Amino acid sequence: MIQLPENFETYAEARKAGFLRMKQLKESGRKVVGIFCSFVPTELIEAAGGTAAPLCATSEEPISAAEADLPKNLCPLIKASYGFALTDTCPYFYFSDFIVGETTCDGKKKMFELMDNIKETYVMQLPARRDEAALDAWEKEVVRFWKKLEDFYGITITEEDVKKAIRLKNREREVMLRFLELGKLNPAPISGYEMGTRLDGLGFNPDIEERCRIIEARTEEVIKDWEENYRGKLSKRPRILITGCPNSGIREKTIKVIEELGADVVAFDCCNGTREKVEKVDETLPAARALAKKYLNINCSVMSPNETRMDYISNMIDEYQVDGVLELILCACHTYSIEAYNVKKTAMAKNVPYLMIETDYSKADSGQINTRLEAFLETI
Ligand code: BJ8
Repeated sequence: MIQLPENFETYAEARKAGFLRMKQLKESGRKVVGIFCSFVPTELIEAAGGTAAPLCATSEEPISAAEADLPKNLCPLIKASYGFALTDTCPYFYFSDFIVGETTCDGKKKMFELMDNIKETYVMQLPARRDEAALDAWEKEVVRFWKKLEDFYGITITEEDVKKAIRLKNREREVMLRFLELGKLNPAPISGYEMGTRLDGLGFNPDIEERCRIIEARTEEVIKDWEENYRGKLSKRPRILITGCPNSGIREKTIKVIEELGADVVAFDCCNGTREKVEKVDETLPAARALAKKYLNINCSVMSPNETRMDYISNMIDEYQVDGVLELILCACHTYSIEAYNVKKTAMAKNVPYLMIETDYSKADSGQINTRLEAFLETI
C-alpha cells in the first residue's frame, strides 16, 4: 500500500475534530442544516448563510437502538443514521436546525417520516427519471426548498446570493476532481484509501475555502513527489475502480485491505468519489434551473433508467487504466444490488474482472472479504 503521510487524519479523527468547530459555529449564530444525500443542492444552504452538516452514519454502534423502530433487514446506513438521531448521540444531528431528506431509495424516504418525529425533517421530492417533465418537477422542488429556507429562517435569499454560492461550490468541485484525478497517473501517486478518507473527513470542515486550500496543497505535494520519484516507472500493481454505495462505513475492510494485498485503488464512481463532482452547475442559467439540471444528472442507482452510470464507468475504465472493478454494496440496498447486473456487464464488455461485495458495518465478515479480495486479485 502506498505510504500514508505523517499528518494523515482518520475518518473518526476528522469527525471528532469537526464537533468543536460545529459547536463554535452554532454559538456564533451560523445556521446548520443536516443533509443525507448528494442530491440536496447545498448551494441554497450556503446562500442562506448556512452550513450543510453531513449526517450519513458509518458506525454500527447505534444500529441496535434503531432496530427497535426499523426492520432489521434494512441498509446499515439508514439504520445507523436513524439510530444516532434516536439516541441523540450525533453532535451534527444535534446542532442541525432542521434536516433535509429526499425521496431517493424507499428505505430512506420511509425512515425520514419517522425521523420527523425526532426533529423536523423536510423532504425534497426527487423524480426518478431525467426527461423534461422530471426536470421541470425537480426545478419546482429546488424553488420549494429555497422558499423553505427563507421561511424557516425569516430571511430573503436573492438570485445573486445563490449564484455566488454556485460559483464557490463549482470551485470546490474543480479542486476535489483534480485531486481524485490523480488516480489517472501511472504509477498511482497516492493511495485510494487516503483519497476517500480525506474527502469524507473534509465534509466535517464547514469552511469551503479552507477545504479547497487543504486539498490543493495535498494535490500539489503528491504531483511534485510523483514527478521527482515515479514518472516513467509504470507499476505492475492492479489498478482498481470502486463503485456502488457510499463506502465510508466499510472502507477499512475493503479498500484498505485490497491495497494492502497489492492493488492500487485509483478511481471512485461513488458519492464520496467523482459522481457528484464531474458536472458543474451551469453559471449562465437562472439559478434554480441550473441547480435542477446539475443535480438531476447525478448517476445514483435510484434513477431509472440509469444508463449514464454505465457510460461513465466504461469511460473511467479507459481513463484510469482500470484492471478490475470492485462494487461495494450495503446490505439490503436494492437499487445498487439490482443495478450491479449492468455494472458487471459493463466491466465484462471491457474485459475487466468484476467483483461485488455486499456487506454491512460489522466486522464479522472481514476474514471472508479478505479471502474474496485475494481470490479476485489472482484473476487480474
Ligand atoms: S446520491 S448513493 S448519497 S441516495 S441509503 S441508496 S446505500 S439503501 S445512500 Fe446515496 Fe444519495 Fe444515491 Fe449518493 Fe442504498 Fe442505503 Fe438507500 Fe443509499
